[in-house]
Parts: sequence; C-alpha cells; structure tokens
Amino acid sequence: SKSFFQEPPKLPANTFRADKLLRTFLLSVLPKNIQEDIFGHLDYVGGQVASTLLDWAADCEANEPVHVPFDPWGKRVDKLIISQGWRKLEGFAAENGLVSVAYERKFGCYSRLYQMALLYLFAPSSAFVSCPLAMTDGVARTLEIYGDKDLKERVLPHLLSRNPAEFWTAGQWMTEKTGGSDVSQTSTVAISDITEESEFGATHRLYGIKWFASAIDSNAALTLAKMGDNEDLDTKELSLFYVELRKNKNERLQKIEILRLKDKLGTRALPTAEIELNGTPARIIGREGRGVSNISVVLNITRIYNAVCCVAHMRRSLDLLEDYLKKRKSFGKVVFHHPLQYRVFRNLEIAYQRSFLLTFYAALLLGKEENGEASEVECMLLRLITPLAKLFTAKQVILVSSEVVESFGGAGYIENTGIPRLLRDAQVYSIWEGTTNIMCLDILRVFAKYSSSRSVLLQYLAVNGAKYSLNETWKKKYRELRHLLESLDTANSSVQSNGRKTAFLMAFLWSEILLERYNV
Ligand code: MFK
Ligand code: FAD
Repeated sequence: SKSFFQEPPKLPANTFRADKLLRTFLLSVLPKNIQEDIFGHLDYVGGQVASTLLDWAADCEANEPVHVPFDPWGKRVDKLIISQGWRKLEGFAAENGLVSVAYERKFGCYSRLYQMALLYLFAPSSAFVSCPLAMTDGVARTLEIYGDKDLKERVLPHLLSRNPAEFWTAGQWMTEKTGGSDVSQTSTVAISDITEESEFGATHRLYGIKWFASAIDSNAALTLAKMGDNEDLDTKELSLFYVELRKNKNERLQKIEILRLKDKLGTRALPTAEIELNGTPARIIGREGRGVSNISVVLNITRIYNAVCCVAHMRRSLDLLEDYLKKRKSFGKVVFHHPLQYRVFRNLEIAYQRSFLLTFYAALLLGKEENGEASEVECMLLRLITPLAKLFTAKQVILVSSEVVESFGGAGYIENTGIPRLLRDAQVYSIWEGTTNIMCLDILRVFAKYSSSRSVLLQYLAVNGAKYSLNETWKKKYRELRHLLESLDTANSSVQSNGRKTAFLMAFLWSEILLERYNV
C-alpha cells in the first residue's frame, strides 16, 4: 500500500451545468425569454466558482482577518487586516450583480430568483462574503422602504453598484451582551445632541456596545437603540438607525472602537467584531419606537439568504462526496455502490431537495411580493415560508454536513482535506439571523397575529395535497398539523412547546407538495 494514493474529491468543472435540480426548477418556473437571457450568465458564474473563486476563498481561509488595536507606541489604531481574496470575492459579487440584480428588476418578479440562483452558485466558494451581501441587500431594501429621498440617493447607488471601486457593503448590529433573541434588552442609547452637520444627515449620537458585528469591514450599517432623551417613549421601544462607517474600505472608524474580533468555531474568514459606539453619528430611519418592526425587513431578506446558503452548502458537500465515493473502494467495489452507503447518500439528497424547493419557492414569492404581483394569499405564504425555510434548511445542513464528514471516513476528520470546515461552518446557520426556536416562535407569531393565516396555510396544503394525490402518511401528518393549529387558541404553554413539531410538520407537508409539483 506504499504506492497507493487515494484520489482526492473533485468538484464538477461547472457547478451550474452539473446542477440538475437548479436547472429543472428554473426551466419550469422562468418564462422562455428570461431563461435565454440569464442562463449564459449563470453558466459563466458556474465555471468561475469551480475554478478562480476557489483560490480566492482559500486565500481568505489561509489569511484570517486580524485586528491590530494599537500601534507599536501604544496609540489606538484599530487596524483591520483583510485578505486580498476577500476583496476579490467582493469585487466579483459587485461585477456580477449579486445584490443589484434584485433591484435593477430587469426581469420583473423573476429578478429575485435570478439573484438567488447567482447567490446559490457563489456562496460555497465565497468564504462567507455571502454574509455581507445578505446584510447589504437587507439594508438596501429597508432604505428603499423607509429611507428619505436624499439618503436613498446617497447610499443606494453604492449598495447596488456593479463597480467594485464604488460598491459598499453594509452590516446589521442588533445583538447585545444581554441578548440576541430578545433585543428588547438593548441598552444602546441615542441622544439627539448632534451639532455639526454630517454628510449623511445624522440626527443622533449612539452610545453602547454591540456584541456581534459581522463584516466589520463594511461601509455602513443599520442598528437599534433606545431614545435617551424622549421620556414619553417606553424605554423598551427601540428605534432604527443608519450609521456610515467609512467611505474607503481601509479607513479607520470614527467614534467606533473595535474591541476585538470573535474567535469562532467556523466562518473564520468573516471578521465578526465586538464594538463600542462612543458618540457614533447616526440617522434615524422610519418612526421612533418602530425599530424592531422596521429592521424585520432586513431579517426577512437575510433569512432567505441564509436558507439559500444552507442549500448551496449542502449541494457543495454532496458534490464532493459523490465524486469521492465513486472513486473510493472497499470490499471489492466502489463505496458508492454499497447498498447501505447508497441509501445514506440518497437520503441526504432528499434532505437537500426538500430544502432547495422550500427555499427557491420562497425566493419566487419574494420576487412577486416586491413587484406588487403577489396575491394576499401569496403574501401570507411568504411570511410563513421565510422563517420555515430558514429553520428547516439550517437544521438539514448540519445533518447533511455531519454525514458527509463521516462518509469521507477518517479523511473527513483531517483538517487539510477541507472537509471538517464543512461541518464547522454549517453550525452557524441555525444560530445567526434568529435561532431555530426563534423561527418557530415567529411562525406562531404569524398565526396569532393574522386570523386568516391558519386557514390560508391549511387550504393551500389541502388543495395541493389532493391535486398531487399525496399518500396516507401525508394525510395523517396533515391531520396532525391541523390539530396543532386548532389548539393554538387554547393559550397554554404547550402551544409554544409544540413550536418545533408544528414547524417540522409544515416543512414536511409543504416540501412533499413541491417535490411532486416540480417532478423531482
Ligand atoms: C450567509 C447568509 C446569512 C448572513 C448572515 C449575516 C450575519 C449574521 C447577522 C445576524 O445574526 S443579525 C442578528 C439577527 N437577529 C435576529 O434575527 C433577532 C432574533 N430575534 C427575533 O427575531 C425576535 O423575534 C424579535 C427580536 C423580532 C422579537 O422582538 P420583540 O420586541 O419581542 O418583537 P414583537 O413585539 O413580537 O414584534 C415587534 C414588531 O415586529 C411586531 O409588529 P407590530 O408592532 O406591528 O405588531 C411584529 O409583528 C414585527 N415583526 C417581528 N418579526 C417580524 C416582524 N414583522 C415581519 N417579519 C418578521 N420576521
Ligand atoms: P440567546 O438569545 O441568549 O439564546 C440562547 C438560547 O435560548 C437559544 O438557543 C435560543 O433559541 C433560546 N431562546 C431564547 N429565547 C427563547 C424563547 N423565548 N423560547 C425558546 N427558546 C429561546 N448579531 C448581529 O446583530 N449582527 C451580526 O452581524 C451578527 N453576526 C454574528 C456572527 C456569528 C458568527 C454569530 C455566531 C452570531 C452573530 N450574531 C450577530 C448574533 C446572533 O444573531 C445571535 O447570537 C443570535 O440571534 C442568538 O442570540 P444570543 O446569542 O444572545 O442567544
């Protein structure tokens, strides 16, 4: 065996061409003329992500971000050292319209789908540049809805630029030490004592500590604070603020101190910081006291990004695994053809397919809603499927990545094969952008807030279940869900404690319908 060397796993040369489900879905959903317009670009990106971008991502992983708080003489400098690969990936994202495609709206309600297809191809080769893109998009949408005209004219051209030199990324600072799920504990205060004019029309100064601030190399951010000088307002009520950090990526931050970068289990190429706002100029967005509701515009976009990135992560892991299992031999044949391993692999594929369809159906609905083309029923389905896709895909990606590591055997546990990182990176998706429990509670919040939501969902499932003649197992689970939804009015603690059961039943029933509908 001295002369035996296992061939390493290899990606397909073009991940768009190799992706059966993505192509099937787009072919069945998009009008012909749009397919013709965008497939060339997807094909180009599918080639780049399997070649050039892999080198840039490797550079990001090899050269993790570094924070240098002081210069050799003790002066505070807060220098951030970011790899060349990171900058190149951001530039590629700008040039290829990863954010802007959704706002140029050249393909009407299908623009979102096109954009999410681009993100899906890009994300697994992006070393988590996908994260600032998600937040940039969420901030763009929030400014589109709540921003004043002058601010929109100032900021949107940067967030939506296709020129890397002009392109800005944005962050979202919600989490404080006291809690990321329950942001009402926020202690950052906003004081309206601004005296000098700021370029972006700052109205307040912010004081406080934000405990997780990802992509701290960004140019702008949205954040929450309570009003320090409005006694009429309940102190629990938060307001939304726009902060401009820097025009140039390498500029030092003003009136914001980077306390340190987080030492994280995964997402290690992404600079996530603890920061102190010490009189940071900020401009209020939307109405005072409506901060949580207003920032939920960001959340609903980033949660769909999160789901797309999970699905993309599963696809990448399974591509590597399939190639490997078809080369690796045991007991006289390639491992892929051992019936039990084959069954394991197929089950992972099905978890991926369910995740893909829920997520891309959400993207389709989002595009319709943004273009004013969604019916009331579709708006309600979008509101429900957003947290559902987020929580379901984030759990599936952990299961899939863990099995993938095991299916690589001992090699899956060895760092420089690149496989362990798949598992470490997978764990984040269920935590950030709201944990699994918080997503379940968000679904229950919708059922409680909109009286029609339960019947809309049950009707949608029943009509489609009948249309696709779904089997007894499906019907039994449908009755179980109906029973759970009926019990929501009883206002006892079992309602919350059944949150996960409710969500996973919804995910099963809904994804079965989509599997039939898209003929997978
Ligand atoms: C790679 C791709 C991903 C990239 C990731 C980027 C890096 C990671 C960045 C982050 O992790 S950023 C931080 C993410 N943080 C969260 O997701 C917070 C999690 N916690 C929640 O979502 C809580 O549910 C929430 C903070 C919203 C609960 O707060 P409250 O104050 O108890 O909320 P409440 O009173 O139920 O809701 C306030 C209003 O917002 C209500 O409207 P009304 O005032 O009109 O009644 C709600 O209906 C509304 N609302 C809440 N969530 C909503 C929403 N509206 C629409 N959509 C939602 N999702
Ligand atoms: P907690 O809120 O303390 O939750 C702890 C546990 O309690 C969780 O499992 C949760 O599900 C559960 N729980 C809480 N309340 C309930 C309830 N009512 N019912 C049932 N269960 C409950 N935040 C930002 O704002 N901006 C960023 O850029 C950012 N980047 C991040 C990057 C990384 C790598 C990570 C890991 C996190 C980042 N976060 C960011 C923070 C993230 O959003 C929070 O960690 C997350 O929202 C959870 O908040 P928490 O950590 O305070 O946990």
